[in-house]
Amino acid sequence: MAGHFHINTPLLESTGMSKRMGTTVYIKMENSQPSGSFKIRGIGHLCQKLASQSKGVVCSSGGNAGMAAAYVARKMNVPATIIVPSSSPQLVVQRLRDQGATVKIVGKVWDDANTEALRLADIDGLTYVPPFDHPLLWEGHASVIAEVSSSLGPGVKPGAVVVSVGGGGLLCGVIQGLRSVGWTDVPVLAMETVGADCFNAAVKASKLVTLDDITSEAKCLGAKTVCQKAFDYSQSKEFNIISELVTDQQALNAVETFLDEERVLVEMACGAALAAVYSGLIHRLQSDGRLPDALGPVVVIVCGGSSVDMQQLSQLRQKLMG
Ligand code: PLV
Repeated sequence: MAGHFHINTPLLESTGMSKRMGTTVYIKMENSQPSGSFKIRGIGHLCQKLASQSKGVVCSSGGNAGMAAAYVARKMNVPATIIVPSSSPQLVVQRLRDQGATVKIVGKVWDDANTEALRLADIDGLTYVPPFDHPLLWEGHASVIAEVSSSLGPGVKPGAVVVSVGGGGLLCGVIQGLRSVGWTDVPVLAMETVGADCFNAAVKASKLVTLDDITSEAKCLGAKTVCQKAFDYSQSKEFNIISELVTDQQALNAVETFLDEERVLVEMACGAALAAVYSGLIHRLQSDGRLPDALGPVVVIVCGGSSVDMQQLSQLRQKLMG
C-alpha cells in the first residue's frame, strides 16, 4: 500500500500552558492520530516495510503500540495478534478487539508480554512488531519533528521539546527528527514517572539499567529497560537530553488539567510530558540554569493514548489521591 497511515496533526498554541510558562507553548496533537497516539507513525512505517507479504503481525504492547499495529494490520488486510500484560486496563483490550485484533494477556508487565510475542513470531512465522526498539520505528516517529518544523515556519526554532519516555522509541525518533531539520541544539526534556523510570535510571547509572518492577500507574511507560539507542543518545555530546521524573500524582493532575483546559483526554503516559509544564518543572529547570530564562517556544508532544476513559480516570483518582 502506498502513502502512509498517520495524519499530519495540528500544532496548537496552548493559552493555558503559555500563560503558566510566560512563553509560547505549542502542543503537537498526536492524540488525534488514527489509533490514538504517535505510535502509528513508526509502526505504520515499519509494517509497510516489513509486513506487506506477512501472514500476520504480532506486537507486544502496553496498549498503544498494539492499537497502532492492529489499525495498520487491518488496513493492510493482515491478521494482528497483540500481546498485552495484565497491567493493561480492560478498556484497551476491548478497543484492540474492536480493531479486529486477537488479544492475548500474558505476564504482569510489558517485558513478559514481549517474551511471548517473540516466541509466537518464531513458532508461527509472524512478523514481530516491536513497540519502541527498531530503526524503522524511529524513522517513522521522526516525521513528527518535520511537521513541527513546517508548522512553525522558517526561522522559528523551539526553545525545548518535551516528550514522554517508555522504552525510548519516541525519544529516538524525536532526536533523529531534530537532526534532520538541523535542530540538534534544541534541548529535549525526556519525561517519565517515578516507578516507570528506566531511562532516568540508565542516565544516572551511566549504563543500561533493568528495573525490578513497574510500580507507576503510567503502564504505557512501563518498559523495564530503555532501548540501547535512547541511552546512546543520552551520552552523546551532539544532543542535550534532560531526563526528569514526575510522580503519578503530578501526571494525573496534568491529565486532568489538560482535560479541563484543552478539553482533550489523554492517558498517564502522556500526562508525564504535560506535567513538565503544569507541575512547574520547566520553571525549576530555568532557575537551576539547566534551561535558559529566556526560553523560545516550548513544544510538548501530546503523545495521546487509548488506555483512558472517564471511569479509568476516576479509578486512578481514587487510587492515587485517596
Ligand atoms: N507505549 C508502548 C510501550 O509500553 C506501548 O506498547 O504502547 N506515550 C504513550 C501514550 C505510549 O503508549 C508510549 C509507549 C509512550 C508515550 C512512550 O513511548 P516509547 O516507548 O517509544 O518511549 C510499554
